[in-house]
Amino acid sequence: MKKHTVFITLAVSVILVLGMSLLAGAADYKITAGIGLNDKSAQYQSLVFFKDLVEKNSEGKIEVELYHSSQLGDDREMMEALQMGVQEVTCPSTAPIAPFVNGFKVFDLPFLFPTNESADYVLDGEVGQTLLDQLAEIGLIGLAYWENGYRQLTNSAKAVKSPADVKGLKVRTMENPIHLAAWKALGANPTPMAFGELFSAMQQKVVDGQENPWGTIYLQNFFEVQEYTTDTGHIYSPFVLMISKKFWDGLPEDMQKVVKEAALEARDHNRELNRKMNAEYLEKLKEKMDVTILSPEERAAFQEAVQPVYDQFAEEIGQDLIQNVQKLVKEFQSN
Ligand code: KDG
Repeated sequence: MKKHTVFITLAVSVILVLGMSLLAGAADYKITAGIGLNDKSAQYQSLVFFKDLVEKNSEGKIEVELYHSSQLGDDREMMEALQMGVQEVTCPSTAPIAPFVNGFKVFDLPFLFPTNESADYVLDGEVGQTLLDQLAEIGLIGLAYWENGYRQLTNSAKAVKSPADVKGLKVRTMENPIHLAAWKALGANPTPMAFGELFSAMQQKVVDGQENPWGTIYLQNFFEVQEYTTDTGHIYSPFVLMISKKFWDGLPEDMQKVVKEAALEARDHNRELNRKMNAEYLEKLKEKMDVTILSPEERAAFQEAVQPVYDQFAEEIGQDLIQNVQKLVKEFQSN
């Protein structure tokens, strides 16, 4: 073949290959990510932030596709999909992770973290990392702790100011034994349920109430079916951004680095945004619901009523782990 014919043949092949890969989508890897909250939530907006970082820093080698509102399933189902390798990323609250990795139960103890920052200190330190590492044993890689936030009670029956007001209320909880026990200790009638079923359960009065952070209460339109809310702040709820181990093990090291760094950068963005949104949505909720703000003494009555849960679960969670977290919280608060 003449030189220029070889050159033309080569050039045509390159154009064909390039064209085909463009048509097929240029990415080498695809991450499908799903969450339970809707697309207005800080969680979803942080996933968009994560997606943009991953796609940019992988130079298009990784494509990220996002799903919200439990379109891919609830927290537990999505974790199982990650284990099987049929979905790559999800971001559940730690409460539904606890049946998979026992130590996460420590974060379900009520009134454990007095401030957001004390939670950051524990989660981003050795205790938090040790728990994330344990996820690998069940086919999940914990990338970072994001934030759901302090949970607040809503209900359709009455204004709640004291544990006595909770008596007999049918309250939806996440699927977690400590949450159930805490609401039982308060005299409620708790029912565990997936997040995706919650709105219609409240609408149809299957449950009287639920508990979630202000942003969720507002953005999921819970105020349409719930008249009363109280700033119980009974639990700080972390999220874990996680990825399927099957997928992770197939990623080259440089791409793993891109994903991990994006997860951490998006964590900082998520916490800032979430805190801002929770504060703003409390103000907006005051126009839509009957909001009870507890005095420190009134909140202490709730704390006292749920205290037996610490002893009840001490052995199951591990007394050492509980004490270690409490020590770290004290250490942080006194600095
Ligand atoms: O996307 C997260 C949700 O699926 C869920 O974890 C939200 O706090 C939540 C709840 O009450 O189920």
